[in-house]
Amino acid sequence: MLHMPKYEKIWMGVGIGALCVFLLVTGILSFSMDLNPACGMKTTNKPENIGLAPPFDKPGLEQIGPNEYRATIISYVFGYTPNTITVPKGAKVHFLITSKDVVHGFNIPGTPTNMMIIPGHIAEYTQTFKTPGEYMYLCHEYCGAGHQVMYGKLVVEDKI
Ligand SMILES: [Cu+2]
Repeated sequence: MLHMPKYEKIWMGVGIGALCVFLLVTGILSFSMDLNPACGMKTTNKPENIGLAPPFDKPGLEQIGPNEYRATIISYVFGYTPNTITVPKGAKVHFLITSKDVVHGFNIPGTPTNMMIIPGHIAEYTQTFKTPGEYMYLCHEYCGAGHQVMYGKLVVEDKI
């Protein structure tokens, strides 16, 4: 049996006790105050059924105006559908993203596009891509063992 000095035992008890109090208070407050994601976020059906109903039954890119697109994206452990999107230079892209399992992220480094993807909710953001090139979109909310391989590619072509 490992010998542990008395004060070390006391401080371990204090640390574990503080952690329990913190989790208890956070949990009770979250449930009693019915805390939810940011208000105004649209909701979806059950996350596991999202592929069955519009708009997530047809994920992908859809042109909705002159050089204006809607990118409907489903995130899951560990990837995105679609995982490659190609648009012309100057395209205005409306992202519409949900998750079918756990909380994910959607971040395009070097741009303001940065969303938390919550199952049962739809994250929306609009971004205009003026500079041609290859952009990466990646998950920046830790979602499990394959989190580091969760990414896709957005190609902005140098043509209109
Ligand atoms: Cu993820």
